[in-house]
Amino acid sequence: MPDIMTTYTFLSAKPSIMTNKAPTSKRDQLFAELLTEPSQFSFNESVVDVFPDMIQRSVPGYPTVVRMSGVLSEQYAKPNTCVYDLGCSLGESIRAAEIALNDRDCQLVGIDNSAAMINRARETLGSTSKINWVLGDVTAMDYAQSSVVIMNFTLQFIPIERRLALLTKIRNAMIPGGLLILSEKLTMPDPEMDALMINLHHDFKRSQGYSDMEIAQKRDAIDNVLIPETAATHLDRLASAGFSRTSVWFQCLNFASFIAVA
Ligand code: GEK
Repeated sequence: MPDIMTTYTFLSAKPSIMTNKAPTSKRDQLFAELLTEPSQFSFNESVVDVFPDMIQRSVPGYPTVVRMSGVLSEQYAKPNTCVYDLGCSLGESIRAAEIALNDRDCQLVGIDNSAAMINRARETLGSTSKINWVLGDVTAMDYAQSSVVIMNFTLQFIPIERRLALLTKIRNAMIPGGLLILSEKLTMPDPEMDALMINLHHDFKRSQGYSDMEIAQKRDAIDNVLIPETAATHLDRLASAGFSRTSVWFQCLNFASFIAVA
C-alpha cells in the first residue's frame, strides 16, 4: 500500500484527464529539509518525480487552466494543422486537448527542453496517446502550421529579451483565427498590491500543506529562474507579436491565463 503521506492523487478523486485512471505522484518535499547551500531550481529527475503534486499545490487555478486548455482547443483546432504544447512538462495540457479533440485529424506535439520531463511523459502516455514528444528548446524550434498553441507557465522561464521573438515566431506559424493560450505567473504594477499578492500566494501554498521553510527555500531557488511580468506587458507583447485580439480569460491571485487570436 502506498503511504498516504508520500503519495498524492493528482486532480482529486476523479480519473485523471492524463491517463483516465487515477495516477499518483510522490508528495513534493524537495524543500522540506533545511538546505546547507543555496540551490537553483531546475526541471531534473527529482522534480519530475513530484511534479504533478508540486504544480497542483503551487499554482492556484492549475486544474482549471488544464481543463480549459482542452475546451479552448476543441473550439479552435482545425484538421490538418498542429496543436502545440510548449513547455509541456508531463503533458497534462496537450493530453486535455487530445481528449477534447476526440480523434480530429490534428498533429499533437508536446515540446520540452527537460529530458527528464519528456522521457517521463513518453513513458506515461506513449502507449495511450498520439502525442509526438519533442525534446528541445522552444525558442530554437521551427514551427509547422498550427491552429492552437498552448504555453502554460513556460514563457516565464524564457529570458525576457527572447520572449517577443518567440511569440512572433509562434504567431507567424499560426493560421488566421488560430488561438494561443498563454498562462503565466504575474507581477503587479503597484508594489503594495504585488506584495499583497505574493503573501496571498504564500497563504495558498500554506493551505496546500507547504511549511514556511519550504515556501522560503523554493522562492530563493526559483528567484532568478522564473521571471514574472505584468499582465499589461504580456498583452502589449502579444499585440507586438502580431496577434489581433487578446484578453485575460482567467486569473487566480498572481497567476493568469491569456488568449490571443492570430
Ligand atoms: C503543464 N505546461 O503542466 N524550451 C522548452 N521547455 C522549456 C524551456 C525552453 N526554453 N524553458 C522551460 N521549459 C506545463 C507546466 S512547467 C511550469 C510547465 C512550472 C519547460 C520546463 O522544462 C518545464 O517542464 C516547463 O517548461 C515549465 O501545463 O513548473 O512552473
